[in-house]
Amino acid sequence: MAKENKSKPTSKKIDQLADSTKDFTDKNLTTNQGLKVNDTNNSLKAGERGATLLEDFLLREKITSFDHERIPERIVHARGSGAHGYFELYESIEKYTKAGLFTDTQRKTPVFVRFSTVAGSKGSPDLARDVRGFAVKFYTEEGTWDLVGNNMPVFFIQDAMKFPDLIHSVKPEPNNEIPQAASAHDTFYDFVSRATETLHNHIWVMSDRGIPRSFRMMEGFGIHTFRFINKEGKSHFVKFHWKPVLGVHSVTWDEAVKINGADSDFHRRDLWDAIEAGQYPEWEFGIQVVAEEDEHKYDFDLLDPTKLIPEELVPVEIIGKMTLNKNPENFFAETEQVAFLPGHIVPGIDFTNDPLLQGRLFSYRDTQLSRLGSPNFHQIPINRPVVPSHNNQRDGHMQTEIPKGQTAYFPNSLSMGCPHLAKMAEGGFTHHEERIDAHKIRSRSESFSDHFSQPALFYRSLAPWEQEHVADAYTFELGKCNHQDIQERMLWIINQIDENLATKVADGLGLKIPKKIEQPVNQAIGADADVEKFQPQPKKDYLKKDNALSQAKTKFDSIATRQIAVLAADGFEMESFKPYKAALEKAGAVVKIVAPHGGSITCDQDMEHKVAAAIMTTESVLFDAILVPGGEKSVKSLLKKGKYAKFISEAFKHCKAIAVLGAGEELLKESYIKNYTKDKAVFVDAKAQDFIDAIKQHRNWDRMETASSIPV
Ligand code: HDD
Repeated sequence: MAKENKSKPTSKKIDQLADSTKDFTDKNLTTNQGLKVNDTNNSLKAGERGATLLEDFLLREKITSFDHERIPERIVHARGSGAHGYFELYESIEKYTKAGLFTDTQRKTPVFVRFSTVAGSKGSPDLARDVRGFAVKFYTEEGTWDLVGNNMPVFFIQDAMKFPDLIHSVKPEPNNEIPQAASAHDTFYDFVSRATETLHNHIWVMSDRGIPRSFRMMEGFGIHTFRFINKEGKSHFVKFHWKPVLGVHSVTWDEAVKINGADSDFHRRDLWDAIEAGQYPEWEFGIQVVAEEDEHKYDFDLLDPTKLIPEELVPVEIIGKMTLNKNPENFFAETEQVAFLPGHIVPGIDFTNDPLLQGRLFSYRDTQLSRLGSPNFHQIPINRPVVPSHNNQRDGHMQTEIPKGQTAYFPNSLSMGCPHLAKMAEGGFTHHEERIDAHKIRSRSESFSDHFSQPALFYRSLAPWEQEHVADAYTFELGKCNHQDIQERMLWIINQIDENLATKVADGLGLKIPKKIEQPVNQAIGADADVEKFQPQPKKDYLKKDNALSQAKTKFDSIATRQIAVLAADGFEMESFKPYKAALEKAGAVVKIVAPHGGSITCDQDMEHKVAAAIMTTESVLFDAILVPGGEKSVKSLLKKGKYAKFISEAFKHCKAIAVLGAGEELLKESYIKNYTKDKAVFVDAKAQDFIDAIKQHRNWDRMETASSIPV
């Protein structure tokens, strides 16, 4: 993670946005017309106790504006957080693409990124088990390119036609609007168990990827196979990847549930705080490239968005890096009004016939019309390209530009043919030429009907602790379903992925795995289709494992931005604490004192230390590791309140690193942790470096079984 000095970040986009920002310092309050106002507290009345007068234009302007403050929230991905940054290219890949941002290493392309959850409303908690949106707007010199991806490399469905069905099934049920931001309910599993193409994305959601530790610690994927087009017009297939510099890390389900109560803005706050602290989030950008002639070489169809290309088969080439270095000035103006469209592309990049991508090319423009209210949404500052746009599209709600001239059509001679067409040599966009000779048909390719091989590959590739989490997640989710037939259908399906997994889930549900299913499971077919032909094929094991799928194989080399809770009170021992704190901070961690009260506490050397949070206002789940300094007076105060021992017990339950110094061990003894001397991530008077190394590991998963017996 880049730590940069906090001089004001600039870019062509940020400078452009500056022209639209308003500063209120030392300014008079005025009406929208610039009229100075000297009372905004009282309406105009007929006498002090009389009725309000219609004449009160100040009241009307203020209230009307307020009444219309809200716009429709996004139908999906309603809850999100955004940030500005830039993309840098390591080396030119002109052999694949002519896109300027991928050929010019001198460029710093401005970006705006929005991370989101999918199912919940705008005010839903951050730690819902869900896919995360990972949408990047590149403001390039050739126009804006939007890479609208997710934190998982595959999608639930294969054809855009099914998107409304998928979303209606996962959203709160229509009769009672329950549950919010949760997939654990009957309608979702009714759908999933009838449309088995969903299984691959679904098992990713059931894994730890569904509950990330931070937006900054998750991968991003463009999902679809796109095309790269080079200067010679040659096409290659390409998949896009974002790899977080801090590695891919998640929380446990028990933490997720508790974080949602303790700080429902956990991810949003984390992103904001890291950027404010100058600890800028970074992702490396990678590509998987497949030659045109290899299109049919694999056991899956490159056009099927429920399939990934295993990195064991096609390694990811890292070609650049994205850094987020500026928070928005205004959430609504930027994060809410930003409009991402997969149809925003630049020369050098093109679409494929992936039927999901094809449908998306329609949906996103359409949705902005109801969300932002006008085809002029590209004029909203955050959506404006950094290069000028000129065309004959005119008028409409909230036109904010003043197009000059007599003509608004093409061809024209009155305006000397302007705006004139670009020639290819001038960078004009041309579609990749593809020969099409086909029957018009409403159907699905048979090459899309392998629904089990890749979920099975994913499960096989996970470490035992990750597999355990998947089993627990399925058990939880299906346990929330009220219909046994849905649960049984899911068990039959999970059994097609992995028998061991299905057995664990069945045990948790108190059910048996059915041997046979009465009705076909894949109903993602038309009424006239041959039902047998479209049933999912039995799984194939074309690859034993793909290491890239497991979080156990991610990076464990940094504790930058990790939050360390220091449980302390007046009189804590400074001598042993000082080098610990220094070492943690040097390694980039954020050390926060949690004390019996807010304000400050005094150590045994009579120095004042700022308290980050009073114990009443915070919870163990909001931290990555715990440190208890020594000092009998301090520890005695902590022992008076049960919450400190709970704090530690909970951190242990969530497999986090804990270090105690001197008398701090008394707090460990008071907790539910037994045999802590044998645990490789619990330290008593150890070296700070040992503690740091354990935090780098993110969690001590070896502890999982003991941890599950902790009664908090
Ligand atoms: Fe979508 C928003 C990602 C399939 C229709 N989608 C949206 C956002 C992300 C994705 C990250 C939020 C953008 C933002 O932050 O503003 N969607 C995906 C991915 C998909 C996908 C990775 C498959 C690979 N989406 C998809 C389909 C359809 C939509 C098949 C419809 C046919 N998506 C929408 C939408 C949204 C949207 C309704 C809601 C708000 C918006 O577009 O701007 O049009």
